[in-house]
Amino acid sequence: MLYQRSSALFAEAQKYIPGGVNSPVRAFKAVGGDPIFVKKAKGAYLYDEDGNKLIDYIASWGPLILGHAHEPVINAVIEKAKQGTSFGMPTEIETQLAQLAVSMVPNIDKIRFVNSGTEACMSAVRLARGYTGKDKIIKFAGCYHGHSDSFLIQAGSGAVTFGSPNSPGVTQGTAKDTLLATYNDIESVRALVAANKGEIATVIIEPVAGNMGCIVPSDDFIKGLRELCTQEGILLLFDEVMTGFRLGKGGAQEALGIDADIVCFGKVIGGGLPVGAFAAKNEIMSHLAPEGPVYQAGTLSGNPLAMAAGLAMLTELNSKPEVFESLAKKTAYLHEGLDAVLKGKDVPYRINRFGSMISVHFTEEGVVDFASSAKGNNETFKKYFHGMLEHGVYLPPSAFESYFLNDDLSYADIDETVNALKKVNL
Ligand code: KE4
Repeated sequence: MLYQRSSALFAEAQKYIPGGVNSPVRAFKAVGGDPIFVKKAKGAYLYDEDGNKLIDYIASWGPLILGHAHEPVINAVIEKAKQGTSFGMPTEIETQLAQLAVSMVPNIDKIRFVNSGTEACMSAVRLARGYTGKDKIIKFAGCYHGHSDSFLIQAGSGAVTFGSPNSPGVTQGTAKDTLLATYNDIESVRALVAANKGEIATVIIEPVAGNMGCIVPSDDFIKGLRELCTQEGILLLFDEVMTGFRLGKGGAQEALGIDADIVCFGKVIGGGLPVGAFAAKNEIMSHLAPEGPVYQAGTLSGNPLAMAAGLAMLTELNSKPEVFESLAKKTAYLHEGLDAVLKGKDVPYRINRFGSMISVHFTEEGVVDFASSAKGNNETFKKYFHGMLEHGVYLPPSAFESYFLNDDLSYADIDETVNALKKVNL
């Protein structure tokens, strides 16, 4: 594989953009080498600036669940753009997407659109604090909820690869209100609740984690969390930016059978354009401006083009729910294939999977939280990442990420992926 043009473009980008990228995880810092610059994408394939065709397992970090440049989404955006791009005034299509999302997701009455998952989670925490009148939040080491100050405390995803659990610029004043628990460890949550009785507004969690690699909550943990929040009057906030409209129409609430009090969305809900959202029952959402006192706003919130992409995406997912089963089966098939090849290689490994989220960890022990995920051998991971890339397979450039399958991936693509691994020396 040749990457000269990507490397040249990266050198140029670094003259004008910090680190040459607009989001750190794209910079390949965790795996080394220069990032790949993509020229275009269609279906399950990326076409980079050097003419290489790559099988894509990132799907833009989740949004493109039906594949790149999905016709109905593209056509919806083109048609909408002809009528103008942004008005700063309410439009009917915002209500159409809101109505559809509310009909698909259990346990919510209203939804507010914003422009990113970060904005959704940041705003949802402010709403939780405003509704409860309490200041503190609990998050879990390794979970990532975007780059809002309150969340950059032992965050996952790109923040981990920089070894900067607390990002500079986050004040102690902010950090003191963020309490840190251990994923899959309900006792760690109980201890924090006991030590901060009556002071905790919300527990925010990735209900199926994707920012430590993919980590599935144990039944006892997630049910215990729901029970604890209910008995203590703490709002349970599901950050479903990754899992929403990916694990099923009803996301993780439906897949796990757990009702959250507030739910955040991103990625799939925007169909590849910038959309985040947060939602809850009327009792909570009625506290949000302009109906209530909790302020939140955005010039491009509910942008018509983004709404058009999201509406096309969710309309198709709602009318063809069999796609979720199709994706889960393809992910299981990938799991079986990778497992069969890795068994024959002299490296310890674990594969975690839930629905169409999956990750490979080069470690002996089970990966159930941030600490066990961080024990993965990153040198082995780098060989794995670059080896697969050399053979035309594009995986997340960090061990602290989940793969996101898209339904344009064929079983032949998955066979090609598994065959590529056979040629990689770990
Ligand atoms: P954005 O602000 O990046 O749209 O969403 C933040 C966010 C919130 N919650 C969860 C569970 C998330 O996974 C994310 C963002 N995910 C990362 C991938 N791990 C986005 C990729 C990036 O940072 O460039």
